Amino acid sequence: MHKQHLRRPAVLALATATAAALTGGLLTFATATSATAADSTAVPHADFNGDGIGDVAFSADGAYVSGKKEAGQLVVLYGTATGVSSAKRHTISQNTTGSPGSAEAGDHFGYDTAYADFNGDGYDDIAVGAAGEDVGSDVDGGGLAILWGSASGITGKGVTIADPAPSSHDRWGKNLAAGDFDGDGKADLAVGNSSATIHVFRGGFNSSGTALLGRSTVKPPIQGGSPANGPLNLTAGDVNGDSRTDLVVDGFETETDYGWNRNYYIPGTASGLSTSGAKALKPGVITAIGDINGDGYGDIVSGAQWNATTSDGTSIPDSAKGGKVWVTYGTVDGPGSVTGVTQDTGNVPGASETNDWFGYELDLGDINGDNYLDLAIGVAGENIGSAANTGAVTVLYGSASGLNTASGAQSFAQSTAGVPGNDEDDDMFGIDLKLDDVTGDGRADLVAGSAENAGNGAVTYLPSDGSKITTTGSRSIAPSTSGVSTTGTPYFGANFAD
Ligand SMILES: [Ca+2]
Ligand SMILES: [Ca+2]
Ligand SMILES: [Ca+2]
Ligand SMILES: [Ca+2]
Repeated sequence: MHKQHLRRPAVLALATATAAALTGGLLTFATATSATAADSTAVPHADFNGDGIGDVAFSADGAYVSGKKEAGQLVVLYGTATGVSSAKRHTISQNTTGSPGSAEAGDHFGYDTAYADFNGDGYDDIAVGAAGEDVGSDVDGGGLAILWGSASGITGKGVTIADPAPSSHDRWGKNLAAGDFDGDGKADLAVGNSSATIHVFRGGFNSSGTALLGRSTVKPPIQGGSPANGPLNLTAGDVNGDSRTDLVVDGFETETDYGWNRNYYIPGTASGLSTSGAKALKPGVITAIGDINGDGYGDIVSGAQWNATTSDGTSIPDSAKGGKVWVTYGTVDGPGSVTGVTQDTGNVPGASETNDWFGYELDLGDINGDNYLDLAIGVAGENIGSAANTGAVTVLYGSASGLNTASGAQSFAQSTAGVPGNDEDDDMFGIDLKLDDVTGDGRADLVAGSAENAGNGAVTYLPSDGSKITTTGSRSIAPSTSGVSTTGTPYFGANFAD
């Protein structure tokens, strides 16, 4: 999933222009076959090369390719017993052999990404949006491709998924979420664009890019204002435990600075996503879904990273100074009880301060193997010492009673002993996060993106030691060692595939 965020303070205008869409949700299809705690252990992760070890894909959608500004690239890091590094990877652009399209300025290939096994061959594939792609005379019409997994991983070979309604919208492919929305065991793909209508391809794709079981649309009740820019983010997960993936749509009612954010839950049904069961949720522009309390129902976590009041003093509902994370626990009927977490809750590290952006990014995974999913929270605007917006990552652990804010929490910054790098202005450490097992030991490891060095970006790997995230074995992965140019602002690691 790709995340788009509220408009940022001027100092981060660059970072926000494109770093936009990061994603949060975990796919839970193929997991919750029944409402038992055991199912929560099977949180899927991407495995593009089918070796049984989780892989991580992310974009550098602002990267120069062959001199073309912001053409964009996709980076795939393959998991090994010692985690991920730039040594075992593919870096793909539209100029890569076999990849549909060609790299052009402003394409933003990798603007959003989502993975699933779309052709059922056992290798995860990845859907890649190029929201700025011009299609004929249609400026920013948007492009979408599926790149196929294989025993060699993601090599670039893929197919275009044509926009079925190019005259109805622009920015085709700007939001992506994969899941099994009708519960037939086959991967479906939800695709956003500049309108409020989401297109859902069913049953995966053939080698010609045709959806095997057709396509339908769903229109959540968002975008009351003007201009409409489509959803902010789409996140897939099974909230009501019926083995059909549900969708959470993060969107704006009005597209203004601090426009009121509205989120909606749209349940999967035997006939796919259905707005007849849609429910409004607490706000947040980044969402992750997974089972925190081990009851078999996916829980919805959304980051409302903005402050409690606007710059002119207007109070923003359901917000807190420095940001707030809303946790909505799943039930058989969908979204249930709700709790809010800030840096002032329990023993959560840090303290709520203006523009901390607590909840800028989120991901769920089982770090300690207790079958309760744990939550990593990006605090991308955290100031540390004299470093403004240098960023930090908070880790909170799941339990039978939900997200535990009283004990066990961890916090990491680049100044934390053992973490590579240093705290610098605007690093925005935690600009995107993944909690996936990339070592094959059954424990989720932390992979954190930053906007390091004025938007070049970097990815920091911090493994699980079996019971917690540790700095032992950590490493930093740079664009310069990963085939990504540091000309301009590539935003390497600002948007992970979910
Ligand atoms: Ca793998
Ligand atoms: Ca496949
Ligand atoms: Ca469901
Ligand atoms: Ca749950």
